[in-house]
Amino acid sequence: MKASEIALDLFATEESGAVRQAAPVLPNGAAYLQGFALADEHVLLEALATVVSAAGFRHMVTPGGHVMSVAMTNCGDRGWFTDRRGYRYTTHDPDSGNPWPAMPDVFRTLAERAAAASGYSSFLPDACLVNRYEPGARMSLHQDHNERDMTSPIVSVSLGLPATFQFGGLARTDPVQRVRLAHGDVVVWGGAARLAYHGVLALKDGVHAAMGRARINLTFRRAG
Ligand code: MD3
Ligand code: FE
Repeated sequence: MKASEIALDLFATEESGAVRQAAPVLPNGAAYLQGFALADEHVLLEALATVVSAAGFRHMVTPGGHVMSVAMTNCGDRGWFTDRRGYRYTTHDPDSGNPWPAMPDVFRTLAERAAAASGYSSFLPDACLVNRYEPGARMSLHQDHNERDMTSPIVSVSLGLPATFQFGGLARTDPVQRVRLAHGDVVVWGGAARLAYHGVLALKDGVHAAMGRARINLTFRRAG
């Protein structure tokens, strides 16, 4: 048996009723770290509560006038924001006028460790976008190109209900593949994967033991 077959065999075993997916196929430059955030679960959730109490989730409006189904907030020196005037990074929360809350150490450390484990040794995130999906919320296929530094990866941490993430290539019409992202999973998107089209299918209803009826995704970027 080849090592790759053994790995697939291991992933196919059932654990507490849930079938873990085989190691997903990701584009070059991307790395999937299953359960990487689980060891920090409780401190992460405490830190998240602190961030959200300083800058609450809100449904932002796209330049085209659509209210996003995903609710968002940010922490760090910069935060991603959209309204009728456009997509951009800001140092302050435009809704309150306050600086975005500081990026908690446990967030930063997790993102840096995940990047280093994936071959990106000097990732210095200055922005963390926090996305909250409730049942039915989705994110349509898009590229992330508002960051100044395209050589840094994006680190994504999934918490709560599982979601189906889809990613394609550098053109919107390229074929897409699907990956299921579950509580504690971390994905690092760098290199050629950094500008891949990606999105999230409508969240299926459910209740997660730690997060309730929601999925939270933290995306760490170097924006400035
Ligand atoms: C692949 N968020 O906030 S995170 C976003 O699950 C966003 O909330 C999704 O796409 C979410 O922009 C996906 C994973 C992710 C983030 C950025 C990427 C994957 C990416 C940039 C390039 C390629
Ligand atoms: Fe994105």
